[in-house]
Amino acid sequence: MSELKGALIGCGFFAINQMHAWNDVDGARIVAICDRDPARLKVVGEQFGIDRRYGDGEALFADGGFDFVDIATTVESHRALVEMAARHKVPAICQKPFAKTLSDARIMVETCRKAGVALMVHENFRWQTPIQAVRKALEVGAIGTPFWGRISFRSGYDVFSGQPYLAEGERFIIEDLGIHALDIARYILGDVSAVTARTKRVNQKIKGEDVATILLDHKNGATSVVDVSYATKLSTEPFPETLVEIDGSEGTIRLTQGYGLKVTNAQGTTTTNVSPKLLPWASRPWHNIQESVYAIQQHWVDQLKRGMEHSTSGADNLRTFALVEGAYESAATGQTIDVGAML
Ligand code: NAD
Ligand code: 89V
Repeated sequence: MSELKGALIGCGFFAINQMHAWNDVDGARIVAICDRDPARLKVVGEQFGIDRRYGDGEALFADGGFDFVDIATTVESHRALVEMAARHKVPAICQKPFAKTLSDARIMVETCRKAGVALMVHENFRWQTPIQAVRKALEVGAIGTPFWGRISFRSGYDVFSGQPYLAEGERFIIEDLGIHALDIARYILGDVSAVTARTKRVNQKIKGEDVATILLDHKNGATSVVDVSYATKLSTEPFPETLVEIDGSEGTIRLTQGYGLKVTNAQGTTTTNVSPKLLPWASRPWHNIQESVYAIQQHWVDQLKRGMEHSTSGADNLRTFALVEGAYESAATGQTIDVGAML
């Protein structure tokens, strides 16, 4: 198949990474961009040499001439833009968080299914090199059957400087960051039957919660803890590393700060450096996330060409999104939430 043509909607803070990654991806390129903010549209258009520029999604779709759309706006517009893509029979990638509510997310998945168009959520954390390395170690049976895990992201990094909207929502850390860690928990230990959560707001300058501790009962009997915090001041700032601990019947896996992967089993302990590549356009400490943006976008193109389901398809992401909703409900009620009943 020839090179796919893409259009990108939303030329904000994170879309710059997506645009750089599209330049690197094999088999696709961006031919049109859209943003309702003319200044953002101009900056990105000039930086990446894109002449077809639109201030409105309807006008972009009406002109057409592209094989897929990459929706990089914030969550408020996701449902309308995904539905617009489905109406125009255009396969769509949608940034996380996929939707405002699980019920919206379900409708978006169903709309794309009925329209016969592929839908992938840009849930990129599972594509990070260190997370892929953990999954690989499990797949080759290095620690036997996993029975316990911890997925941890604790930081004092000022995320609000680049993404000021994160300080303004009623919901913050579970919806924005916990969603990635919950997805990693599913990716590594499998689907979840029940969720229990506790949250806190430590930083009084923001509206939402900035600390969450979540207990997951996985369907295979494993238990995991997903803990996320933006109120944790450490001697060496780990942003944006997700640390992982897995205990299995035959050994343990530890993904430690600084991208070390330690696997211990009857043969002893091996320590491997699983650092992400610093892509030419990337910058520390974001390079881990930036490399995963390239990886997920390459996966989008490869699977689209093969006509195969994406790892983080809309349907798959409903199961991660349910954990977000379940965690908020559990924190609000103090109860354990049955995830199966939500899906
Ligand atoms: P941003 O506010 O900087 O950019 C969003 C852009 O979309 C703005 O330029 C805005 O004008 C434009 N926009 C909004 N609605 C529009 C519409 N209906 N039509 C056209 N343009 C519209 O936000 P951001 O920080 O770039 O975040 C965008 C999304 O990316 C969010 O959903 C966020 O959670 C996600 N994000 C993901 C990662 C990741 O690693 N996957 C990291 C950061 C942000
Ligand atoms: O990935 C994200 O959604 C970002 C960040 C890692 C900064 O929380 O908002």
